Amino acid sequence: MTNNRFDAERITRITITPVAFHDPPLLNAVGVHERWALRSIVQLTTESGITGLGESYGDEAHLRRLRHGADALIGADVFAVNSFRPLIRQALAADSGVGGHGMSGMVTGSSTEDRVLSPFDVAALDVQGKILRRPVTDLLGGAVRAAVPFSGYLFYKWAAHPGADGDIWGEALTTAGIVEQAKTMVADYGFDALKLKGGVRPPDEECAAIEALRAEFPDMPLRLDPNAAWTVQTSIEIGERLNGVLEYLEDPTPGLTGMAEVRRKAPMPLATNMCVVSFDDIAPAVDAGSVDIILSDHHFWGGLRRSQSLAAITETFDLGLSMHSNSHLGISLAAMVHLAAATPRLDYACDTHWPWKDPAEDVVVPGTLEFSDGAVPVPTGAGLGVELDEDALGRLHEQYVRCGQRDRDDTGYMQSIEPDFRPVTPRW
Ligand code: GKR
Ligand code: MG
Repeated sequence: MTNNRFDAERITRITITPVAFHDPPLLNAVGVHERWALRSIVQLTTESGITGLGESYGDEAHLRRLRHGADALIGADVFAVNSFRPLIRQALAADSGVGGHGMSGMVTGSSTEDRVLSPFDVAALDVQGKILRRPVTDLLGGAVRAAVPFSGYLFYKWAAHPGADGDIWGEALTTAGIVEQAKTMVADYGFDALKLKGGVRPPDEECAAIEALRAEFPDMPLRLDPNAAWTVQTSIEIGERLNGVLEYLEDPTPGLTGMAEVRRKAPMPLATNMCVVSFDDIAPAVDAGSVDIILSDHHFWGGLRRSQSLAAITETFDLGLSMHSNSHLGISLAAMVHLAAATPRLDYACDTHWPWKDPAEDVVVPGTLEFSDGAVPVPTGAGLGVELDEDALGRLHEQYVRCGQRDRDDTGYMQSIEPDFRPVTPRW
């Protein structure tokens, strides 16, 4: 008779460390990136002394929720990830606080539970991989690609934060500036797809920037994402103008109904990381016919396994799948790469903010995550395949302590510089 009773590997300690790293003044529909990007680093340790890593947002309310979640997971079997969600739900029941979702107000409707679950799911998979001596991709069903392609993520930006020295990228407030930025990014990273963060300049100018990118890179798939800054009418007009130029148009207008209206008339596929951000949003979006492509993001879809469920649902409804990003460090990049490598129908190059980060600032030991021809080879070591640099973690935590920033607030920061700025959507 087979003995199918196994010993549990219990979680004995979880440490959550907030960190801050330098962020350039990148512009978006709700304001501008502050001087520091905040993240939380999760170290989850089991009774045999094996530690797994996770990374998430660093806003204060989210940190508090992560701590509630961490307390609830002590004693759980690291292989029983299905037990984590109910434990987290129970732990969050007493926390009625809102906000702190790490997206500066751009997306708030996603599941708080899934946001809290995500870094613990990733850290548990990291431990499982270390115990089994297999990469996380293998725990997700195996890699279907050896390297994961990313798109270059272009931003309108200021040359520097007020009163600070300029960064290596310089200013990009015009079409010419965006094209220069794209040339540098493609030359440095080899990207085979480009995305422009829109919702910053009037739509006509952003269209012109896309047209100039097309002229510069005749075969490059291009995307434009105004973060719902446009009316339905503007979105349709821009859609028509960029017919045959855009691979997809991302969140042109707010809400499922507005997106469905645009989708009926715009010639290109519509993608979203704003109106479909949790499992509850999928059925209404499919009913309304709001989107063609969902941008997954394991940070708000509940970790890697729940993101695989999302991938299966998109297949069922014949929706496309791409991947969204926010400012992040190496643990997140490793998790994104493992997930994308193990997702057969990932139809598009994934987003990443990686080029905007100072390469000297990370919490993982350098060397494992390198871009080659716009793609990151899947780490082959056990678990996530990345190693925590304890000294770097200490340094970035010190930066967090000293920087005084406690939440992502692109709007507040912008208003401290341009008091008349209002993050109205739709605006044009
Ligand atoms: O970093 O400013 C930014 C982006 O706008 C980010 O916060 C968005 O979440 O990249 C994202 C998007 O695709 O909407
Ligand atoms: Mg987007």
